[in-house]
Amino acid sequence: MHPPSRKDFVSVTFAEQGSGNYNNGKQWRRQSCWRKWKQLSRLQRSLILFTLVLLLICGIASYPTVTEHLRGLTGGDQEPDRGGDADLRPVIPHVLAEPVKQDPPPLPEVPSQKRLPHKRGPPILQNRLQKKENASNTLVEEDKAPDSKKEGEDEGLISWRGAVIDADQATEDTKDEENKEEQNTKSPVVSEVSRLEAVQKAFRHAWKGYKDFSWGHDELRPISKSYGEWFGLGLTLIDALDTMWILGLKEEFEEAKAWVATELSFNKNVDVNLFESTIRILGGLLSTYHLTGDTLFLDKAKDIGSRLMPAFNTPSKIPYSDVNIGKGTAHPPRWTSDSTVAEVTSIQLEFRELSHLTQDPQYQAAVGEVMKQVHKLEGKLDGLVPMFINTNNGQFTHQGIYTLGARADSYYEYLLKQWIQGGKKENEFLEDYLQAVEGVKKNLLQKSSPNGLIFVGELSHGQFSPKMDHLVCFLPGTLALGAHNGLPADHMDLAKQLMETCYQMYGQMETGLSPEIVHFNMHQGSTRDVDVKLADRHNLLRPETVESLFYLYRFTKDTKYQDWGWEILQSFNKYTKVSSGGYTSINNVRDPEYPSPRDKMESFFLGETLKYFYLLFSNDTSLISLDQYVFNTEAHPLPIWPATE
Ligand code: DMJ
Repeated sequence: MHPPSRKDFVSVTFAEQGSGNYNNGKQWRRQSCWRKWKQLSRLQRSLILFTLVLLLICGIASYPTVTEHLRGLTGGDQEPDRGGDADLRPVIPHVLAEPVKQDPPPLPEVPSQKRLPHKRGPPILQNRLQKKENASNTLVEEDKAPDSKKEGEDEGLISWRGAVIDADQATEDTKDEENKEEQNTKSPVVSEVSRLEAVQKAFRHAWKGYKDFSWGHDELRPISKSYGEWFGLGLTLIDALDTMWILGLKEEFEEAKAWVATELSFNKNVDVNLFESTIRILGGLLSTYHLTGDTLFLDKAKDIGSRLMPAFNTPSKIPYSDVNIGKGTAHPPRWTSDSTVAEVTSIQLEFRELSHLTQDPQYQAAVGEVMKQVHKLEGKLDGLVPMFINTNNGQFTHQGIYTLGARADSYYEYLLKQWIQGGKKENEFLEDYLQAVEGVKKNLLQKSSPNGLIFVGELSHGQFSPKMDHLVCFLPGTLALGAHNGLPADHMDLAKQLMETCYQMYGQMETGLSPEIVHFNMHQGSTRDVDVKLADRHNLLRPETVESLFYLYRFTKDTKYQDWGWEILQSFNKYTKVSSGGYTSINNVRDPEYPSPRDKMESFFLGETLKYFYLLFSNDTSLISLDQYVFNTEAHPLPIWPATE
């Protein structure tokens, strides 16, 4: 007799099972199960076990809290802001020491027909959020060091675990101020003075981090308490000069000025980006000169301005993107001979002002030539420009894509602002600007569902995409500035609608902070207006929404814009403030428990974001009057030229 094959064995087993020899007793059932299990072949057992494990894994993975958390942990799939930045690696979390509050901040007034339900995300997200808050509170209670708990509770300070401020280290963080801030958070009506003080305090905190860990370097890396170098020119310090002046931070201004006087040298063998160094360094030095009258800053502005001029030595006179300010050579990026349209058309305010101050026409002539060529170019769609322009032939390239976001944004801003700077006489700028606004209305404006938010999407070869960069949020402010200068009143109507949308890009996120990019829902039956892709969930401390809130408040005096800004400032304080000093960009605005710091404070946080907060909260319209100054795209105010010139 041959031994039973596996098949035989199985069939015997099942025959027994179905034999009707059935007993209801529990013990018998257990024994019977066990016997059946033992009777299975090794392969069958393995298969069953494997299936069970698989089911268990699927069950865990589909449990929302867990997946959300995993996403937070992996959140390193962000879009780089600048190519090749080493510090774009996801940062291992420094857990927030302050428990996430149960109550969201009070909802500001929204025009009645557009008032949105006060929720951050659909109910499912709110439930998850609730769970996470509970979890986070428990975690903080159990997990955090006793002193960090005290810090969070007593001082209301947000700190990344492991980077807690010692009481004697903190700058100006007196008990009084902390109490005041706590009251402010709770009270719906907050005085102008306390809001201005809150911005000063935020600036001092950011400055402390910069001073302690990155003095004289480009950017603070607040989590690792170190610095990042881009051009090696003290970028944050220069970008922040006029902010300190405007905020009345004399001591900080003086120490920065001393560094400019003694340490800053542009005679360096270093490649800089023409656009970035123009708007941040040249713009920053020129505005500081105007505000202070100190010729130190004008001399430095002349020095960097003249060192940037080799960028214009191209076959087409459309400048290269990069200049070596030590060698006096310029070149395009390694992989192309194209420049970005926004970059070559958003350096004009600064170079024109440099000519104005020095009586040397070469600067204005160089940037004027770029505008003249772009004005005449074919390839625009109703005044909208493509994103790239070739430095050899001066033609647009990669045609067919139109956006008000990255690579095109400040082209539109500088059309209007050059017209204003020059005393509203240069009609080509005005024509191009007006045409572009009509182009936006015709091609890029759409309404979201369910709440009908008006947004600016993108067009790619005739195909509309409901994608909007946070960068586009400069537009409400620019439209309002145009209307203030006599352009059609419907520009102001559109500005108000877009302002609401930009505010919702913050309000609808769990942290109250906007992501870098959103996608609006347009189909009927959507449950929420805004979707955010995993790769777009980062926040770099950008200024555009606060900038627009400032313009809208200045021109309308509607205090809801100040209230919206106040909410945003508190969210920055809650999720991006690093207790040892500085603020950090974060990876995930959708996870309040785990925003995942990126370990970088961009110079524009001090140069722009905090400056616009201060100007927004100030009721003094003569503080950088918009009838006397025009802000460059890095928030550096430059004078409007007298009409008689
Ligand atoms: C700044 O450098 C400027 O505002 C620029 O126009 C856009 N990008 C950053 C801020 O987001």
